[in-house]
Amino acid sequence: MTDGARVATRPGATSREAATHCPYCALQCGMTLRETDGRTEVLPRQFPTNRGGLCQKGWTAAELLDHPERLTTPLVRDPVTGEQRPASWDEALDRVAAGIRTVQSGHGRDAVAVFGGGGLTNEKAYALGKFARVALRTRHIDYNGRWCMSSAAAAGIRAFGVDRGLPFPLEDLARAETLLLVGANPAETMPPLLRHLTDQRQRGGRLIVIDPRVTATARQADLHLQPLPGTDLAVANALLHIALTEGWLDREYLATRTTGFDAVRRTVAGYWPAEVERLSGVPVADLEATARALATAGSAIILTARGAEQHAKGVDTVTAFVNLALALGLPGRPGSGYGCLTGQGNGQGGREHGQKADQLPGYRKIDDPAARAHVAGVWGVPADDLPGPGVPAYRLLDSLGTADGPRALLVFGSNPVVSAPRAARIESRLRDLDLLVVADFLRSETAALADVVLPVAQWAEEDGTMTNLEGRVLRRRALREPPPGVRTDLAVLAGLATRLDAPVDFPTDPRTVFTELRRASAGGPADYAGVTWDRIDAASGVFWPCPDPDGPDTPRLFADRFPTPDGRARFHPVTHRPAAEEVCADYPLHFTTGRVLAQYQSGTQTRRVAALRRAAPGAFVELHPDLAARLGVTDGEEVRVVSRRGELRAPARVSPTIRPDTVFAPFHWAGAARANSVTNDAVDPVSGMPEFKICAVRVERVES
Ligand SMILES: Nc1nc2c(c(=O)[nH]1)N[C@H]1C(S)=C(S)[C@@H](COP(=O)(O)OP(=O)(O)OC[C@H]3O[C@@H](n4cnc5c(=O)[nH]c(N)nc54)[C@H](O)[C@@H]3O)O[C@H]1N2
Ligand SMILES: Nc1nc2c(c(=O)[nH]1)N[C@H]1C(S)=C(S)[C@@H](COP(=O)(O)OP(=O)(O)OC[C@H]3O[C@@H](n4cnc5c(=O)[nH]c(N)nc54)[C@H](O)[C@@H]3O)O[C@H]1N2
Ligand code: SF4
Ligand SMILES: [Mo]
Repeated sequence: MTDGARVATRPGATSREAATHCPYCALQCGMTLRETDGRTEVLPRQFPTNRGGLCQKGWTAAELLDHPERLTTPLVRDPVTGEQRPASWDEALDRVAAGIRTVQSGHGRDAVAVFGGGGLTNEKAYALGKFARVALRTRHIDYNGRWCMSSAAAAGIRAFGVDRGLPFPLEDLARAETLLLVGANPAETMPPLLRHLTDQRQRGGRLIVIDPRVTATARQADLHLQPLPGTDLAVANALLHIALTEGWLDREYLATRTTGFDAVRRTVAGYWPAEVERLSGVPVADLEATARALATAGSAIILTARGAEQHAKGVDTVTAFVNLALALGLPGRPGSGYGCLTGQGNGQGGREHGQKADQLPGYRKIDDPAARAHVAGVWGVPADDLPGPGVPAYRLLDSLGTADGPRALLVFGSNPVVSAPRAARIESRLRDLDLLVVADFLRSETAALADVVLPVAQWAEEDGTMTNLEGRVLRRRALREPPPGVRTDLAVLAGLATRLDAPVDFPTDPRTVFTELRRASAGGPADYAGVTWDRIDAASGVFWPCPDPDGPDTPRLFADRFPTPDGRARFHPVTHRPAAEEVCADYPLHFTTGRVLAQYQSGTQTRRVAALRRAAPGAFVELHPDLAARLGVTDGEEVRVVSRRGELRAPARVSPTIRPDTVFAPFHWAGAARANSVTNDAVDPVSGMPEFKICAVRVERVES
């Protein structure tokens, strides 16, 4: 069943190898898994994104395969004791199906919701969307990609007509004379990507970083802009203001490849650099140097990541940088353009195949009659039976268990108890449900609340495809079978679909699912019709769109036209506004959150890996020495970060690398150190992205 080949290493030993990719982030570094006499090791593998490199998380990924805390039997909550206890698969799946029937017969189809994840393979994301629409017939499905790159996705669609995080291969970064990173810290979040940045600088390129902290990435930059969190939009408009004033715009490109610049010109005219300096703290000289470096370079790339995007104005902030890139004529030019650094392993593919509230496979809109007809045809159901759009992730989770919200939730590939904004509230919503079902291979904090936990296979035990941050579809290849007692996500969905008398088949073989996905995506914006597993195997992946099995794929978009009705990119004027919550006397500091190298996301996986736990044992609160002195806090002392929503407790990390008016904490930990106890649940009105990157807090000493 697996593609792992048996090879002999030393006499007497048999070993099995699989050429696959790391289970974690969107860089999808190439790795070879080798199992010798029952021991599995990770070897780095040359792939265009990682070029033979791996970070510490990748190196240690195999440790979870045989981890003592691995789930190998379903758990059901005992109605008498209230505790989770082991159960057979039949008992567990029967219980889920019965619970769904009860909830739906009492409260309607939409009373059951599904929450997916950007770590699921394309096949699983597709099957999950189909399961929600066809087996449950609920409109309520959304996923954690809403927390991730939804603001960049919305801005990309609005400007370019399509959302592919990077519209060019990663290797193009090295060709940019100027590279601007906005709210991205790849030195910690995608370390092997730095090989491309090193190349870029060795070729004489310049790196500019915008981040409120002097990160490991910022330290490598030729120029570091250190703005107040939440002011990137104003900074971008000021950069465009300067370029406009200096006459640096690409007139020819504006005239032939774009529409709508006049409104943007009028808007940015008001963004005087001196005023933006007062607002953001970025000196006028640095704004000017940045604008000059971008505008006068032969080639330039602007990349955003979560620092710019995870705001209640995330879509407009990304739009401001897209406007800048368009005005300079960058998108579609060699070694130039705008891109977003997608985060999760399948963050790109996960947003294309229908686990988004408003979406059908192929990045189609669920309210488009032609899209509904096409996909319903592939699924073999009447188009009228497909539900309409649901609501974005936060609204969905926040409505659970309330009078008009869903009463049952199925979670595949997310741990919202740790990762959702205002997490204490979401946790209590989850507790209010009639039925919570979690499929996971570890007992995450969310799984611990579940009525039924379904133990599923891990990445090394399954075949499938992932689409990395470049829009490159690649193959996940199984090394071995799942352990006894464990099923794949696809098998779980099939088992439930049968019990729910679903009108159509839910295949469990990922290759079969992919063939169906290709048909469902055919003709859509993210067209996979020409992508086959064999074709991926024969090359280093296949870039979408790829409509024809015998035609080319698309490593680079926008060379001649944009996929908009008139072929032109669209400007949108955007204006700065304050964060949803501003500082005040009671909460005088800005709080921002993010990541550290050795932990991944909600930490379910990486907190259980010994080497990673040693490298990053717990949360911390980063604060400037001046602020620490004012508060009387010493390095390592336990502090409390308090917002209107809750508090977190962790040791202080006193460091001059952060602005004195801002404190930072990573979000990987649960319990008292949970950063999301503090964060704000304000969301972007267009994308539904929560404001993870700024809220108002005070910091207090925790007297012993
Ligand atoms: N080690 C590790 N790597 C990961 C992950 C992980 O959990 N751990 N997760 C993966 C995923 S899903 C994602 S989405 C990516 C995220 O990758 P990144 O976006 O690189 O990571 P973050 O740490 O969330 O945010 C980046 C930076 O934004 C800065 N920032 C905060 N507020 C602002 C602001 O208002 N403006 C600007 N300009 N910057 C600001 C922070 O100081 C931080 O250094 O990482 C992926 N890789
Ligand atoms: N404060 C703050 N909060 C944030 C962020 C931030 O920057 N600041 N970043 C946000 C971002 S960008 C993201 S992406 C989210 C991520 O946060 P989450 O959505 O919680 O993502 P993970 O921690 O990766 O959770 C994945 C869970 O699914 C399990 N899992 C992994 N693979 C599979 C699979 O194939 N099948 C199944 N069934 N389960 C699987 C894992 O064991 C884990 O328990 O956090 C968001 N939350
Ligand atoms: S950079 Fe991302 S894909 Fe590469 S090894 Fe690290 S976590 Fe895995
Ligand atoms: Mo993410």
